[in-house]
Amino acid sequence: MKRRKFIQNTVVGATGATFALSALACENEKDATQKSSEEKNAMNKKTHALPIAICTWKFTKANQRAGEVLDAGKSALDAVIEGVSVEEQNLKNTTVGKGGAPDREGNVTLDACVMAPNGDCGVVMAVSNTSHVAALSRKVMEETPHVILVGEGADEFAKTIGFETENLLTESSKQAWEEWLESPEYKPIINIENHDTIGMLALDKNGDIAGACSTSGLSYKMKGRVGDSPIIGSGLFLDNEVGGAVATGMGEEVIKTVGSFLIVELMRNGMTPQAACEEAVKRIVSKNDDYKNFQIAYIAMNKSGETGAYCIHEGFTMMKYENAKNEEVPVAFYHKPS
Ligand code: SD4
Repeated sequence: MKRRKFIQNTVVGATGATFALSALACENEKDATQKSSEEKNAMNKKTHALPIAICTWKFTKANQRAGEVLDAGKSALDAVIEGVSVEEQNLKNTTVGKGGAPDREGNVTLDACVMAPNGDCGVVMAVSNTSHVAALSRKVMEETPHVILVGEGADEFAKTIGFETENLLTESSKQAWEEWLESPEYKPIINIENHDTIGMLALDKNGDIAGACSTSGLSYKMKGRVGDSPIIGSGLFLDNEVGGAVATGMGEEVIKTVGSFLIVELMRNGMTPQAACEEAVKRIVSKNDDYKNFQIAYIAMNKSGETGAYCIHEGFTMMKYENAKNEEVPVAFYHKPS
């Protein structure tokens, strides 16, 4: 059983870097204002053949599934739910669905959210008896008058509407947790062997955008801890007039800057998805001297099908399905160790 690798870097004084970054952020904002109409025009002129699906990390099969669902003419919402479900069922993925790492007390709890083109959204947090939490979020959105269900209430709702009751702790996750208990340390994780939380955005043939995010959260988290992934605006946000964004990585930092909402609003004001993802990462690193010790990654897509992605540390990639081709896209990163 492979254990997760914790990559530790020394934190150096970041005052100078912070100052330089603030200046850069101001430049970016100035540029964004100056270029906004120019960029907006360019953005509108660029045409990408629809449909398109993108997702975090190298979740090849999940993104392929979403692409095929889109090619079959189904909606962006159907595509993200079906795509994400591939990883929710993948027992080898220790950060999503069944097989996800438990909290420090050995309980697996899952978080997810979905957003539809009309702005509706559904969220479940701390679910412990069912793996298909993105589909469950959709049910919260479509079949209840609410947006969020948590814990026992979410599990009971799942049971009532016929979701299979499952034990989410697999034998190998249990073993890994028991090994961790031998010398329990709670440290940020940078890149976890290239598999992580799944966040997905799809633009269907009608040009409508939907998104989903699904995770077991940070491994060996405190009981009751919830990260950014199920929080609308943080782990996922979209506006069908503009585009969408999703996040992965250290959820606490994404929440503090409302990262996905920020990216969508920056795109609304004329930034490209790439520039918006870079700005959202810079907001975090410019405010947090400890950024060398955690990973944050964003992916985004606008309504023209232009995509972007950016992260703090090397090692994050994005999958993109377009023109019936599913490809891994290398992602630029902020921190270049000297
Ligand atoms: C969280 N953002 O719970 C999620 C976990 C994640 O890489 O993406 N891990 O904070």
